[in-house]
Amino acid sequence: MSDFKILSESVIRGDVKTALAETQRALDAGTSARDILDKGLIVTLDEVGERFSKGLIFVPQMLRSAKVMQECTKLLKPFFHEGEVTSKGKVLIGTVKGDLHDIGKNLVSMMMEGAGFSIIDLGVDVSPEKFVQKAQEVEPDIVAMSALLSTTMPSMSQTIEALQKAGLRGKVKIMIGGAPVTEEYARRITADSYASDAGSAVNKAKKLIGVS
Ligand code: B12
Repeated sequence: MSDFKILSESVIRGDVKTALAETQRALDAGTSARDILDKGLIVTLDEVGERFSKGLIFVPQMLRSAKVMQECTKLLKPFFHEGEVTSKGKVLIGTVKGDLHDIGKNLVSMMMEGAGFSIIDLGVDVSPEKFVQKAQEVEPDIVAMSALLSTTMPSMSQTIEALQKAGLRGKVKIMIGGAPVTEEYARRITADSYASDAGSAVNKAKKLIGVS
């Protein structure tokens, strides 16, 4: 963990320059992109969240840390490509209505894309209607939803209902995730799959549509 001390501190401070230099330094030193992401960046955002909960920092600082994280992720992206592959399947992904958190969703998209899925990313604050409209248009294999706020989780179940009403439920698999989401919640709202992180999201997506 101490390997990532400077990286972690620079993400907390919102210091993009140092964070990028540290990310590059770690890559040059042979640290895996996965370790930099998991042990350097994601744990630091958890720490940022803790500090926010305790009232030690506020939204602007949280936002700055998020921006640094996103910049560092760009450096890591090429390392998550499994090679030239034809599309394994189509994934329509978005962060649900009322929710603006997109780092986790972007990581899931990045890893899935790297594993050969084609991704249609609807961005953040995506209403059930928008999910349905786009699903009708692009006919995805998987509809993937992200939520980071406990208050926006119900939008996942509203989206599933909307897909059902539009006659699409039997045609797509539904996958959900995000920090407050659980396996139990996924079962309750009849989602087909849940994953706690971007790596397992890829494996579960492959399993869902029967590709390797
Ligand atoms: C960065 C951040 C922000 C940034 C977001 C910037 C951005 N572009 O995303 C900003 C500053 C905008 C923000 C705003 C707010 N935030 Co905020 N935020 C965070 C923070 C610190 C980090 C989130 C994050 O990116 N984590 C890193 C990523 C990689 O993790 P992740 O998203 O969980 O994703 C992983 C898995 O969950 C999974 N996954 C994610 N999505 C999906 C989808 C699928 C399909 C699958 C399979 C898997 C999957 O894979 C990912 C990668 O491994 C968290 C704290 C935390 N520990 O989560 C608080 C946190 C989520 N925020 C919180 C709050 C309260 C807010 C605000 C309401 C604050 C306010 N008073 O305004 C607003 C809400 C704005 C809105 N309407 O959305 C609370 C939520 C509490 C709750 N449970 O409801 C948290 C937990 C902080 C806290 N401890 O209080 N926030």
